[in-house]
Amino acid sequence: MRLLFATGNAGKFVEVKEILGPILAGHQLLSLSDLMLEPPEETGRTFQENAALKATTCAVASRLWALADDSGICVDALSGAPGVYSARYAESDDARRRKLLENLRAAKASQRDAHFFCAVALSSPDGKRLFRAEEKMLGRIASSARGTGGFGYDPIFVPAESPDRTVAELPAAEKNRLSHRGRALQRLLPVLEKLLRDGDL
Ligand code: ITT
Repeated sequence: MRLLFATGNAGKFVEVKEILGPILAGHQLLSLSDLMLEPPEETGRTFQENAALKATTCAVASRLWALADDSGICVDALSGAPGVYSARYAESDDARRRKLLENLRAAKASQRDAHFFCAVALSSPDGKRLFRAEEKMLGRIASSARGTGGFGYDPIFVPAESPDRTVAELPAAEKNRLSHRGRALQRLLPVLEKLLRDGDL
C-alpha cells in the first residue's frame, strides 16, 4: 500500500517515517515531491483547519490516503505567537529562531514558557473520511540556540520532560517519544492499523 505524507518540510518527513516505521514496514510512505505535487496554501486560522486542508487537498489530488501535519511553537509571553504562523515568522529557520530569541530578550526565566503544538489529519482518497489527532509538548524557550539535531525551532526549545537539553540536543528517538508530533501520531496509530488490516489503505 502507498500512503502520502503531504508535507514540503524535510524534517517532518524524516520524523514521521521513523515514527510510523514499525507499522508501515513493507508499505511505502510517499512525499509530495515523489508525486511532483506542491503543498496547498495554508488559509486556515487554526492548526486543525490547516492539517485537514493539507490532508484533504493532497488526498484528492493524488487519489491516495494522505496524512498531513500542521504544527508550530506557541509562546505564553507572546500571547501564543508565532503559533499557527510559525513557518511564516521570518524567512529561514535560522532567522525565525533569532527573531524569537530577540523578542524574548528581556524576558525572565519565568516568562519563557512555551509549547509545541501538532495537529495531524488523515484523509481518504476522495476527501470524505477524515481522522484527526492533536498533541502538545510543554517546555520553555532557551536563552540561546544549542544542538544540531531535529529542525526548525528545536535548538531553542527545552522540553519540560528533559529540562537540561534543547530538543536539538536529544537523540531522534527521544524527541519522537516526547514530541507533539510523536504523540499526535501515536493517537492516530489505531486508525492506521485498522485501515491496513482491512486492506483499505
Ligand atoms: P508543511 O506545511 O509543508 O508540512 P511547514 O514547514 O510549512 O511544512 P507548518 O506550516 O506546519 O509546516 O509550520 C510548522 C512550523 O513550525 C515550521 O516553521 C517548523 O519549523 C516549526 N516546527 C513544527 N514542528 C517542529 C518541531 O518538531 N521542531 C522544530 N520546529 C518545528
